[in-house]
Amino acid sequence: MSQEKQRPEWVPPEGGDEFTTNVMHGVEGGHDGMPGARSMPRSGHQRHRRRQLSVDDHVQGVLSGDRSILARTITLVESNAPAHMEMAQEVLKHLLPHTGNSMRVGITGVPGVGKSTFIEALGVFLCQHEHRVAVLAVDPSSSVTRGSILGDKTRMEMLVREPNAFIRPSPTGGTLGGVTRKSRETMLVCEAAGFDVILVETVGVGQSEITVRSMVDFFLLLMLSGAGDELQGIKKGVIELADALLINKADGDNKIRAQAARTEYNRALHYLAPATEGWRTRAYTCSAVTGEGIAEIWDVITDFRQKTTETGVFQNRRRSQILDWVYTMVEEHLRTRFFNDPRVINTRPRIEQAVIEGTLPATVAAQELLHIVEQRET
Ligand SMILES: Nc1nc2c(ncn2[C@@H]2O[C@H](COP(=O)(O)OP(=O)(O)OP(=O)(O)O)[C@@H](O)[C@H]2O)c(=O)[nH]1
Ligand SMILES: [Mg+2]
Repeated sequence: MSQEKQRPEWVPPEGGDEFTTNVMHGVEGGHDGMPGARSMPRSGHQRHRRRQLSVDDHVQGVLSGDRSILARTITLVESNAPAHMEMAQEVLKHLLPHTGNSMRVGITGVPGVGKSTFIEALGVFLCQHEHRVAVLAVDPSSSVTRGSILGDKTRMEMLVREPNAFIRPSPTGGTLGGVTRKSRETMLVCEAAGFDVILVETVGVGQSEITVRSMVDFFLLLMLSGAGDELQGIKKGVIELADALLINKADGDNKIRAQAARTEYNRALHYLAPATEGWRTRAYTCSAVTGEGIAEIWDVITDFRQKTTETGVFQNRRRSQILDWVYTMVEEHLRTRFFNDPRVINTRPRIEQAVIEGTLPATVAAQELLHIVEQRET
């Protein structure tokens, strides 16, 4: 099975055949870009590694919080092989009733802002307060830069040692669609395993903030102060997705500047529509290194959950997120079918040429292309 070449579930129009190969390399090479995953070398778990797990083994293992099986179930969920995908869906179906009981927090910010350091500080804080924390990453570029995001484990040294924490780097898989599916399903698996806080780190590239916003309850934007123009480095529109702005590195000489930036942002936020109905996005400061402000930002998140649950906004968002997700997958599937259709591939050059030369109206070109696919299907 692992030798077989597979198309990923979504291939960009310009992806070409190579895309298949790239994806398969990821799958063959250990499916998740995480050599030596989090398999705990406990003797009791050793035997599970030798044999194939059944659907029931996966379900029971995850529900009982067996970390080795949890890691293997996530690996299954991340696989692109059809047999694995089928089994993964079966496992997920059984896990579904046990999901949804966590606070899902997305964390974004420019490289170097301190996301990993912050997640470690918050994660350790939460573990000390009886929470169980799963850290996931969404990084569609990680198949290229391989593990840049959470790969540097030394950065989360303390959190890695917490028995109540689980860290999973971004799945490889090339496309944002593939990475997103895997991350969403991994999140569900972690919830079923009893993690009550899910922290999702994203790099600020491409569409990844929007993707992560669409899978979390609370979206946190980490920022820096005093980098010249206050908005420098932050993509336009990202502030509008955030439920809180957190100015990190508010320590030492930087503290006063961070506080000034907070005032400045709070003034600016006044003029923006909040990301979440009935909630006011504000700016805060913290230091991921000293830990100052970590407890406070968790209070903000807790307060958010309570307020939005009371108004029903929390549940509504989750409902619309899951439906949006269904249609996103439908769209991606249709798009793949269209662009991978050999007749579409053959006809495109001729039609594109005619459009460029001005002999064929764009609308007619679109109709002709769609007609090809529709013909095949009936
Ligand atoms: N002084 C100070 N330094 C910090 C703080 N948080 C992070 N740093 C430092 O900033 C640097 C970058 O931190 P990371 O946590 O790796 O940043 P990141 O946002 O995860 O970076 P990427 O993963 O590359 O996007 C490291 O050298 C950290 O030690 C902080 O609160 N105060
Ligand atoms: Mg990082």
